[in-house]
Amino acid sequence: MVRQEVDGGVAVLTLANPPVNALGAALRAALDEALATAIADDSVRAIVLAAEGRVFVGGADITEFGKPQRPPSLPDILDRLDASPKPVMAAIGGAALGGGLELAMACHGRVAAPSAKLGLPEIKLGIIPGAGGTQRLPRLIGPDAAFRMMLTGEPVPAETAASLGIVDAAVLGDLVAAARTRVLEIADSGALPRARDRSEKLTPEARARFEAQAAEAVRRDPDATNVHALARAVRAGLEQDFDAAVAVERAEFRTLVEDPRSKALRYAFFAEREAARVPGLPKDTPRRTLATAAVIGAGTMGGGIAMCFANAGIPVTVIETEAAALERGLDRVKGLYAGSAKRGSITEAQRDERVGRISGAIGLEHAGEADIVIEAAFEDMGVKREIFSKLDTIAKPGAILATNTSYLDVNAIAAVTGRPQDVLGLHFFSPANVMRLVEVVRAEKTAPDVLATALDLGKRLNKLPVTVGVCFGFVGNRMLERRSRAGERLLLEGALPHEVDAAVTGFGFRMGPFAMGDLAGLDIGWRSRKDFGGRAPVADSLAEMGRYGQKTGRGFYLYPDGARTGTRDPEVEALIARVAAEHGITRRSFTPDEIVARLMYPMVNEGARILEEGIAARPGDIDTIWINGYNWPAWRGGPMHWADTVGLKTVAEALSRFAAETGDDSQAPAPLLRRLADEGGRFAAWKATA
Ligand code: 3H9
Repeated sequence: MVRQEVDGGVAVLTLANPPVNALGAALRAALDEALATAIADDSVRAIVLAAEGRVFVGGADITEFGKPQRPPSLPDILDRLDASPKPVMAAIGGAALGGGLELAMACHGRVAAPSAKLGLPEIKLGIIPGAGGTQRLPRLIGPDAAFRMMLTGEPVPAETAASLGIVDAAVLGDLVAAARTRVLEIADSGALPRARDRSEKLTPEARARFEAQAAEAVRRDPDATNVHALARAVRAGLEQDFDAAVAVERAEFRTLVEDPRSKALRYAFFAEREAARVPGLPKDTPRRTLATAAVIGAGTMGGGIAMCFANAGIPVTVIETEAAALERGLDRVKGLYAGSAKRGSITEAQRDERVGRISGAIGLEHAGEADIVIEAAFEDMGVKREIFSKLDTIAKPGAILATNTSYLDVNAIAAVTGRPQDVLGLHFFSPANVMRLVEVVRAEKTAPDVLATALDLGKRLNKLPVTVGVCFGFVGNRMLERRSRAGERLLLEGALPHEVDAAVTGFGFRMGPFAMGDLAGLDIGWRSRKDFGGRAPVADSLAEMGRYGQKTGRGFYLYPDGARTGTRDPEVEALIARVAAEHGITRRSFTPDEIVARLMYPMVNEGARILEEGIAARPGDIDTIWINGYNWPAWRGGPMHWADTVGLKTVAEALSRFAAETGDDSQAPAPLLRRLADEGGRFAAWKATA
């Protein structure tokens, strides 16, 4: 696991623990031994620590968290580095994250390849660095810059790391050779520079800036236990000696590892990665070539999807039926790119390159050359079937034909072509150029190589593709529909829009369902209910009154003078009372917890049905969809994980009660949920039997 070569007085230790050189027990033991050997070897004057692969070290092995630790621990290894009489230089060829950067910071110097990225992302896992990161980083770059980096968890590129002082230099060319030269210089100098001994960046000004940032971070996210802990750990480093402060950090880290928030975030990390594996789709499934794309429809969705291709370097043709719509669509795309360049998130050269990859055309016949065609036209079965039957005659043999429908039956769309094996759904979320989630809808006849190619494409587009089966609304919207229905019902039973929204934001969503409806436009749901059936008595009445939400200045709330946040409207509250009376419903008040249960348990129930039907392969796929497509608070792990933490018995009993109270049988626990509840089971342990 650790290769050791001694040459010219330098021992080069190379970590080799694919895929990401995570510091699991075996690698820690091997590294500790290799270091001890090199330090004891009289022919060795200095040591270089390098790693194989794209990633230097991806951090501690997250799968070991919460389990008994096998020695040596990472802090033990860092103690060995601290005590080393010989200089050790880290040669960082790829990402150095979490424990990986902590390891590098305990070395006596660091050089990085220009492509390397360095960061302490622990905050995203609900924890804080636990191997001296909260102490060494402030000593290298100042407590204010260090706190900022650890608070966002975002890694910085090697150049930035060099200018901040995290690494000594970003070097082009042979990294190990450069590390070797530098470490010998240190050995010759006789001094052993250690981050722990430095204090010149712990100035009163930097401390004051850190305190201001910490106060702001805690104010913004008062419930985030790890943000508080991070502030305490950094502060300890300013008030206590290094070893005492490291002990504070370690204690905070240990507590956080057991925190339900961290458990949920770690669960979500692995669920996201597992979603890439589709049961029954072997890794070596052949792929189709995918070099050019066409998008049908230059609306918001079509334009956003075209941008995803252009960003990934794939030329794309946007197809419309008339010139004016095409021009509008392309102008919007150019405007978005211009905005990104202006904000500095892309360079002007990148803007021009990306715009240059998007061309426009009138008429479907221009889709004939594309390796993949994505239809993003009107959400109407007639329109889609017409497009696909034409595409069948136009698209080249073997082209992948995808629909961006968010609800419709992909089997029925595929059936109008003579090549249903080439058809699937690619449900992008809005705005498509920003949102990571893509539901990849595998239709009955979708060929394995088409699915595998689409999943690869998702990654190339920097998206998070999750495979789902065909049903109305797939996974995300099908469950969302349950929440919307429950929300309407709550209004009639006595909760007010602002109470429901407050309960939902209190739960951790950024927005409540009614504020969200007002933002998206109440006309959208109203029209789709007209097309697909269903009634939402309150929302429909509002839409019938021309109250479409923010864009008309009134919806569930009032938005005077273009306000972005709504205020309560007595007229709406009177309307709700009237509709409730018409339905013969006696209104009562609800606590926030009751509101959350009423809204979320029916979603969990629908999730159980989705699993039973095989629409999603595993609970983790559902959770990944909800966290990444619908803003479900990641620290609650997604609806299915959350239901496990509530207890499925509690959820099932509540659903039986809701069904009885409302007379709506569809609220009764689904067979899978009922069975798991009876057995004392959890979704986490559920495996599809089919
Ligand atoms: C930490 O370090 C705590 C310390 O402060 C204190 C210690 C005392 N552990 O993402 P990918 C697996 S906390 C275990 O698809 P990429 C991953 O599950 C840690 N496994 O690759 C996947 O497995 P599979 C702080 C890990 O190239 C495979 O590796 N570090 C770990 O797209 C490939 O992963 C982080 O938070 C791990 N640490 O991205 C970094 N990392 O193939 C977490 C990955 O079976 N990792 N795996 O599904 C990442 O952000 C990305 O994996 C990375 C590579 C950028 C490294």
